[in-house]
Amino acid sequence: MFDKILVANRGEIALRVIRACREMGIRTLAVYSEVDMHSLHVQLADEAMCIGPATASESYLKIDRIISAAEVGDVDAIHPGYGFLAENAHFAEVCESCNIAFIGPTPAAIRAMGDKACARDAAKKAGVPVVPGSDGVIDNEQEALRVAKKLGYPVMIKAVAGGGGRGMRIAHNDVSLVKGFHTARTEAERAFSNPSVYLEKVVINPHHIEFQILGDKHGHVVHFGERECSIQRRHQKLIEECPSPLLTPDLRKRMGKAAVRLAENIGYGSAGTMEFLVDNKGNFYFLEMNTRIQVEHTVTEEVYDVDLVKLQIRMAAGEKLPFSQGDIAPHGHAIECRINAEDPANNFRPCPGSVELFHPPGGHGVRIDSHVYSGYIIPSNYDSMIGKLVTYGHDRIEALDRMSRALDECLIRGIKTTIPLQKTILRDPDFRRGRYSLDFVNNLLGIENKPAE
Ligand code: MV4
Repeated sequence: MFDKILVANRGEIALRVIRACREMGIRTLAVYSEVDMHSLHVQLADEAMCIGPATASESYLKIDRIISAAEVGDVDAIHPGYGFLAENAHFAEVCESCNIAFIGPTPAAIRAMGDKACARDAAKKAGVPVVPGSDGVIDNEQEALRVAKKLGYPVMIKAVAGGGGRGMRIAHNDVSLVKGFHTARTEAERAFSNPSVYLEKVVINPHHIEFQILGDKHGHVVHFGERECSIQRRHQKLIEECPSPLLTPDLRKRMGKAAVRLAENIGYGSAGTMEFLVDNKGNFYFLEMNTRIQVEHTVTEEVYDVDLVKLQIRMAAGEKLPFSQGDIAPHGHAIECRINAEDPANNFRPCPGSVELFHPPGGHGVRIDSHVYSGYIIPSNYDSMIGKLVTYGHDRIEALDRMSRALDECLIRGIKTTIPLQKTILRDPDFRRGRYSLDFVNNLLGIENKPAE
């Protein structure tokens, strides 16, 4: 096992990794930007090194500075968390060439799944259903028109280097397709230095459901069921739950098998997530794969009673999976609210600044993963998530009631947060019945739903 790990991240996920390491007897080295000097991850790690100014491109994204810190601190491994360098294949390669273990998949796996057309192709080869669409990338407008005619409108134009909703466009007819094809390519070139796009038929009013998988470096893969992630606004998730109210045990089994087959096919040896669209007839389609630990891994941990970060570290150290699929079963229900420093009444405007009071809820079945404390100043340089509130219950209703109670108990003064909106969602009768899809939040806010924005 590793003796010392550098945590190449900040905020709650840095704490999450430091906590796992501490319990495993692994020493930790935190890195931080100048504005994060007083952060909890700096205080709770065994050691800390400043790696540059607040701007992420000058600190948390600066590969040479992170590698220098790793060399000076003499660590065996780097945990990238999520965001920043977590899905940067070049960074994983640099770690390898410096003899530092990257706690994640191989550079080849990151690269293959980072190309969304390539991921789609891998899914097809593994016999995993994908949304009807183009075979690989579309090179010119004639080809786009031909494929769209075959699929039928509306179609989605997606950047191969996109993902998470970035670089997507919808077309309802030949005219908007030709226009969208060119603007999507121009935008993708600017955003990702890669203009390639592919086409998919639009799935109407789907659920976004993702499967947690875990592979070792010896060819074994298991899954830990799904997370329902349909409560989102502009691709920012607000609430996630495990299990999904939509899935039957049979559908869970079939989707889980598909996710595992795809991971095995690409030789995946770490924690990862397979994203699917699911319609209410029970059809499911692979969308893309995330080759990192995700924000919402916590709900899976509660329901499957596992520590995914510890397991991810053990897999990176070369251990074999300590269980097989038959040993893994869900128990109860978990919900997560992402608490963001944003004003939901003001178009979700970020609200950085001083947190005058932070009193997190507690009690049975309540988990808080947060780096905030009373007196903490939220910098404006990073994302606005200030914590995750997770509740567990024997069933969905208990988890929901516990979440409402915990949100009421949560006192945050000095900044606006998403909590009022989350309280409203929890009171919604359709949400309580578990009847909701990707359109839910827009409908609640009275925003018109374009088939896929
Ligand atoms: C889609 C879709 C409908 N049909 N593809 C958005 C994020 C990216 N992962 C893919 N996304 C979508 N792809 C087809 N063919 C609807 C979405 C989508 C969505 C997906 C996941 C989570 C939130 C979403 C919000 C709007 C649209």
